[in-house]
Amino acid sequence: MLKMRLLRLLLVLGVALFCLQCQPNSNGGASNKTTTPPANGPVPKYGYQIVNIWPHDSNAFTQGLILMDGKLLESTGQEGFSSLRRVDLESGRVLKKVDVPVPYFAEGLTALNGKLYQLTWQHNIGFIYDAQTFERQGQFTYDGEGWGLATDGQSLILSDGTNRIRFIDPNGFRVTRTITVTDGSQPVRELNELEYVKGEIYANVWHDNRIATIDPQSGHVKSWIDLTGLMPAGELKDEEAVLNGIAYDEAKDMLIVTGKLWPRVFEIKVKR
Ligand SMILES: [Ca+2]
Repeated sequence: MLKMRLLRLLLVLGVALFCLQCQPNSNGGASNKTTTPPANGPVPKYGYQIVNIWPHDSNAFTQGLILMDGKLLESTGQEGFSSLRRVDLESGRVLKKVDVPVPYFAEGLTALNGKLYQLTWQHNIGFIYDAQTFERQGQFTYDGEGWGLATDGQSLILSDGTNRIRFIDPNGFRVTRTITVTDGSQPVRELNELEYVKGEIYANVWHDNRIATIDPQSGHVKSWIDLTGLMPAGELKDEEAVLNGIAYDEAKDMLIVTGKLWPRVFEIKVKR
């Protein structure tokens, strides 16, 4: 009899405990401590593994970098030294180059539907080229500064040195939406060269050895890729020779990075 009472008591306690676990939490959902990620937790930090190292023109002040048909396309900055280039990836040889005239300081670069779009830093003007011949086909304007440029296949994605990223319709150059980039609650400013990689925006941050990977809808930083040590600081003579330049070949799943005035480009894999 005592055994039966004890069994009943245990059963009642068990049911009560089960019901407590089923109570909706303050968000109205079922509480489950084992699968709910912590709110506002730190974003993951990843490292890198070098796959290949190739030469890069150490006079190229890299401001835009993409991969197209196995070649690097590069936009270089500084007034009087700005250019658009096609570069052989493995030898670093410049295969084709057009100069961007004074007073323009060339910045971000992307390719969309057979055209290249190149920003300028403070002249509120971008240049449009034929992606094969580099023949200039037109220009467009935007408010504020031009830093990095990328595309998701639909929009031009533009950074301007703040923590804003604008999505621009390439037909008419209207801003269709803007995201603000945050790491937790902190704004991430000075977003520089960009690349769209597997549904995320990868962004260099000026004078930072880390790449931010950004959710293109929310602007939240999803992870940091720390590239510290990739290019030994002792080999770089200019304090502006910072990490800047991300290119991605989707078909080959190849990720290339470099920096301004860096003598090398690196193919890397992200170590998660
Ligand atoms: Ca890029």
